[in-house]
Amino acid sequence: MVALSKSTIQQSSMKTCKPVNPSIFSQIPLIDLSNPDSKHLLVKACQDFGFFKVVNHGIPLHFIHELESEAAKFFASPQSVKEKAGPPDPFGYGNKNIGRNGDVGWVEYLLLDVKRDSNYNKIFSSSEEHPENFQCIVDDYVTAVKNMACKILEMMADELNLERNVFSKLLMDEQNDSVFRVNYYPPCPELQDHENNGGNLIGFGEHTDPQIISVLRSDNTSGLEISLSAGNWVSVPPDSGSFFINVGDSLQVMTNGRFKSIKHRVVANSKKSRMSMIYFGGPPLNEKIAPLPSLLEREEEDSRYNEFTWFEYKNSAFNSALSCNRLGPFEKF
Ligand code: GA4
Repeated sequence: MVALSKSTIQQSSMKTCKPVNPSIFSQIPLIDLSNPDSKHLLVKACQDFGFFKVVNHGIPLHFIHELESEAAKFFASPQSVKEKAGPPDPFGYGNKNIGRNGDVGWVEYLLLDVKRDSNYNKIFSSSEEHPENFQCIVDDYVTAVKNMACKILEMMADELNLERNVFSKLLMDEQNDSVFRVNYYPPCPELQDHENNGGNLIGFGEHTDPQIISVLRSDNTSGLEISLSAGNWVSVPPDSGSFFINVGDSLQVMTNGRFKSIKHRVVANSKKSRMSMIYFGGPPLNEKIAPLPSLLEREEEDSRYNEFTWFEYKNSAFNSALSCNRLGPFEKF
């Protein structure tokens, strides 16, 4: 990304946010995946926040580091090289523009389709990089993270006394519609003056994730914030050795609102870059998403959402602005 003149922040319609120093979220639920007793804490975390941190995850560190270093090489390459892998439609390299509805952020990214048999040769067709190698590295990482996501979903189902694979089968389905993104937030030196003037620059604006579950791993730069209640943003201390999980809108619906799909955002940093990689576990396009009948019957609850297919929801999500309340139109009361 090219160095900014002082006025660039204002000129490029980047959004800012307050407060400058949000409080640190020190009580992030911590789930030890090697401990089977953590099922209870896991469900509690999904109900209280829809967000938690996972340790003892068993993902080989070399998968993480290889991907991180390949991605760092890509983002460090000349702008002209990166742009050959974009613009995203919806997959590929993106710079500042997020989605198709005018959202902008201080971020560069690679958005990749990680369905079975997908390949990135098209995205990288005009670049000198070796897509096959990058493809293998992404595949290894995504496979490992997806297995972990399924293990987590099975622990949740178990604790809720549901069929063990009721959630995980959606990610394991050959037709699953999962995506993977690497976000690179360049440092923004001009921000220092701006911060002093009462605001932080938005790297990735507030939103909820539409899918079932998201698995995030970032380097040790801070920036991720979650919203505990309307307007109450807290900063999540980074931890490159752990994963952060958040419940997506579709899982909120399947659990009839028990689990929360939390709003989150990323603020830019004036001195340090930040890189994160996120796996979004999505169901097959034709999958019907609705509160699980077994849960409703057992608890004698009314369904809080109208049923939709993932195709319908995804379509409406991708045609909405980032901060939009996407579940609103599907809520019954
Ligand atoms: C948020 C979660 C994922 O990053 C994503 C995003 C997608 C995109 O970047 O194209 C969206 C956003 C995300 C939700 C609303 C729409 C679509 C940008 C946007 C404005 C890949 C996804 O699945 O939904």
